[in-house]
Amino acid sequence: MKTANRHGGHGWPDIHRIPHPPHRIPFLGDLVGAHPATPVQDTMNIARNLGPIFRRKVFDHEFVFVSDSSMAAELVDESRFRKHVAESMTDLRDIAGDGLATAYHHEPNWQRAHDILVPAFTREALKSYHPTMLAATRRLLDSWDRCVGGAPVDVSRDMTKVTLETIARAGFGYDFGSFERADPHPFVRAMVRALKFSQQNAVEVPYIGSLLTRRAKRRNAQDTALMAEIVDEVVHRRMADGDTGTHDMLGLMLNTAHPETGERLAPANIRNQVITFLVAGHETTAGALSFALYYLVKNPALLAAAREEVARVWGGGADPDPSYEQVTKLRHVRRCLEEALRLWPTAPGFAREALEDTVIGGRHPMRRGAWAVVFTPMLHRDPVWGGDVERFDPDRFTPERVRARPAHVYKPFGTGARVCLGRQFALHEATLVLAMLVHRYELEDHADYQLKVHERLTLMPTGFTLALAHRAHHADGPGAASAGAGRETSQNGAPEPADA
Ligand code: MNH
Repeated sequence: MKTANRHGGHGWPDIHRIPHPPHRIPFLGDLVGAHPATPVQDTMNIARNLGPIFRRKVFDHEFVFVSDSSMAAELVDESRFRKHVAESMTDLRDIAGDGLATAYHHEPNWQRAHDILVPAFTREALKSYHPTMLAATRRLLDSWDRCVGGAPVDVSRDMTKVTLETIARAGFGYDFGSFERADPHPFVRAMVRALKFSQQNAVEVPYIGSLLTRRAKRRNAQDTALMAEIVDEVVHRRMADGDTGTHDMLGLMLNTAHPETGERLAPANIRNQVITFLVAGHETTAGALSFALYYLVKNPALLAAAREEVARVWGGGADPDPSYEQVTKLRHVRRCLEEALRLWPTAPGFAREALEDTVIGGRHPMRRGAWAVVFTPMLHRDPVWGGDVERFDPDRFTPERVRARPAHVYKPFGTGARVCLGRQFALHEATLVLAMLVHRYELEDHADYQLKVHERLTLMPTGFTLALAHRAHHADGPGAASAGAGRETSQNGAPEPADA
């Protein structure tokens, strides 16, 4: 049962003050008239009509959304609010259990796993993942090279492959072989189906219950069992190898104890963390990359600026071999990703619950435990961003302009103690991949693609295909000395960091 978190009128004594869309129908709530495949985009339209705070009812679940900067400032205040594991997330718990993202804040396993895994996301750790990220990117390039002059590539599909291979290898030394298979790996198929199931299962009709059939439930049980089986096999193989290294996320979880308490993660919790990283760590990044490519293809001047930056920092040769530091120097490329995540935060919000009875916006009382969704797609279009919020403008992320606005108006990675642990990982990976792609290929928008956003757990362009050609490279950048040479030679003149 999912009644525990239902607040209806309970947690919000004056909920009648919060506007909701017209045409409320008992039971069906606002689902009637809405397009069920695009709840996020529908909610964006409702926000445009109803303003900074509104509620939506889906069957008997009532969600309060906040989308303006001043109330968001209140909700991200850690002294008044904390993460709420929302209903749509509690179903994710069937998949990811008490893994980091779906753990309740009060669960001891959250703090324990957080403290043990923080070392997996330091700058030093990121540097150590860099060669793995580069290797995964090269598999994408090999795959795209074969499409040059041939059939267009499906951008979102291939970004999903490269991010999945990256997190699986950096996290656990696992290879899904995404680029080599015709069909997705069985784990991926099970995961995608299980995520879809959990989303459908979140909707429960009063008196009828879940709309899902027994057969769907049985298949879901098989899917989650298969995922667990595959993860357990990876873990067992690592243990059987007698590998006590702490060079990746799995190594840290298996071989380190909590710095203060000396506690270790239990096997079932490690399994949940592995699944959490696989789920949280690839579709979101793949979406960010796909949206960024979309906006670059539609804005040739920004694309040219990205290419110019890559050639300047990495050299103009055909086959760059960037170091960790050389990726961090691509400021414009990174800003393109940040701006893509402003317009389309691929995990489109996060929920916050009141620590004590309080009032937000000066007039909306909340009882302790009542919660609201910070709806980032519209927070990121708040008037503080200027009058042209729909325009893709990476320069919004220059240091001066970032400093000139409050930090809480940009929250694609959540906030506070429960902020995304993988944000630097994701940005480094995506900057590397995006730079390699724009440097290597002419990206032809052969079908004059019109953005269509697909909503699963995350947001992703759908039907976005590009025709590829090789770009002509010439040796005129700082890397000119060895441009065109093999990968063995450093093309940048800068020594590789010893720990890369
Ligand atoms: Mn990630 C939490 C967005 C990439 C691992 N992530 C979150 C949250 C958002 C988010 C939003 C907070 C959710 C909430 O408050 O309910 N994450 C992203 C985006 C990208 C992303 C937009 C890519 C772009 N995340 C990654 C990657 C990893 C990862 C890559 C792993 C390598 N994320 C996490 C984990 C958490 C999280 C772990 C949960 C942290 C916690 O609660 O302790």
